Amino acid sequence: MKCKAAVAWGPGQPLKIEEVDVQDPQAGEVLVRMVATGVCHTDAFTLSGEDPEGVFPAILGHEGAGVVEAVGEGVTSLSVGDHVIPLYTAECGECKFCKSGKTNLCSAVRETQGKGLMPDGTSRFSINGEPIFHYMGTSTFSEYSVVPEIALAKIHVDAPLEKVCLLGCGITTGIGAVLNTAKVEEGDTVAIFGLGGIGLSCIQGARMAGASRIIAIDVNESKFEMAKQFGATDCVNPKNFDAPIQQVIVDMTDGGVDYSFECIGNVQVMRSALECCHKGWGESIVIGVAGAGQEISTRPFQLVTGRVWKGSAFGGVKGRSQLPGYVEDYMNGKIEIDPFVTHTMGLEDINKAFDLMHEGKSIRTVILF
Ligand code: NAD
Ligand code: AHE
Ligand code: ZN
Repeated sequence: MKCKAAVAWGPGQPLKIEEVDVQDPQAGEVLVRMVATGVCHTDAFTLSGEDPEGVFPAILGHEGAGVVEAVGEGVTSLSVGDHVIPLYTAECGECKFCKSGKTNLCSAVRETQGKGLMPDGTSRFSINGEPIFHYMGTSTFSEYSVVPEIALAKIHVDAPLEKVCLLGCGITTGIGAVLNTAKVEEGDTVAIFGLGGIGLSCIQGARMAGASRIIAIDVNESKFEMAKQFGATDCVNPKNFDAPIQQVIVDMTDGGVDYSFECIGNVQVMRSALECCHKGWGESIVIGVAGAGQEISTRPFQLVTGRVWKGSAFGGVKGRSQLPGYVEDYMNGKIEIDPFVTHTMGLEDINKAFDLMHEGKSIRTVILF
């Protein structure tokens, strides 16, 4: 079949709307008609050329929701008409990772996914016979995408896809990092660096956990109003202080926070986030994605004296078994999504969504197909 998709032809270039050929789903694969997709900073990161796994030309996008249009041979868990969220972290249930009970990472399709290919090592997308790469196994910036069965969460048929698409990455990542990775408890103090879709979702998660103090940090003060609405107790702009931000937070909290979250992808801020944690027990969770060749550093003494550095992918959430519950939590009012959708537009305007993100004017733009 043919459909419209936004193609990333090369690093730093605007996306171009093209008519692409989409091959039928093969064994274990599913054709999804995309209804909506968010635009996450990670899409911009890969488009910038900073992603070591970035390959071009590709169809980006990983925060989508849609409807099953066709299934390939052997697909048993999904049928035509099912509502689904594509997962960049699959859940096969059978690999060493899935069976470990220690992680949401799954190894079943991750290697080919990182090369922009389907599990059989080929692409389902092409233009004039030339293959176009997949992205994160999801390629949601396309009217139709082919996704492995094990990388689709079947969700409640009544969930509004133009909202719950944001559970495909940003909101789940932030809430999950707080509840699953850090395991924040009632009364804990937290600091959240970066108030985009991920940081605001961490705030939401911290409030759900009953954190007593939620310190929200950003260099763009226009983010503070929404941070307060989600439950931030303090908003701090590091530019307003001569002292390093970690010192500012330590002074505000009688020695540091119990948990901190880096939601930017800036390795200097990752260091500040670790060093603003309380001696003896404070834990810092890296969520932001940093560019090729960048490394984090701190004095080992920071760790010797009890601070812990951790990371979180997709909030530690197992997509097939746990994401449907997040969708239902939205439907029954436990998770907020609507305020995150600051802009909506059609696929033809998708480059505007990237501009709004870079200008700090949007939290999430949702593309409606
Ligand atoms: P975003 O661009 O919407 O938000 C980033 C925020 O950081 C902005 O508000 C910006 O003003 C702020 N910021 C930038 N530099 C800063 C600084 N020096 N100090 C304080 N604030 C600063 O991005 P997003 O979509 O929320 O994504 C955030 C990060 O999380 C990105 O790196 C993205 O790639 C990553 N991410 C990771 C996962 C994961 O599973 N680990 C999932 C989704 C996104
Ligand atoms: N490709 C990059 C890493 C990118 C990365 O860390 N991705 C996050 C999700 S970001 C979603 O917005 C993630 O889940 N990583 C775990 C995984 O298996 O990819 C690189 O550095 O090579
Ligand atoms: Zn994302």
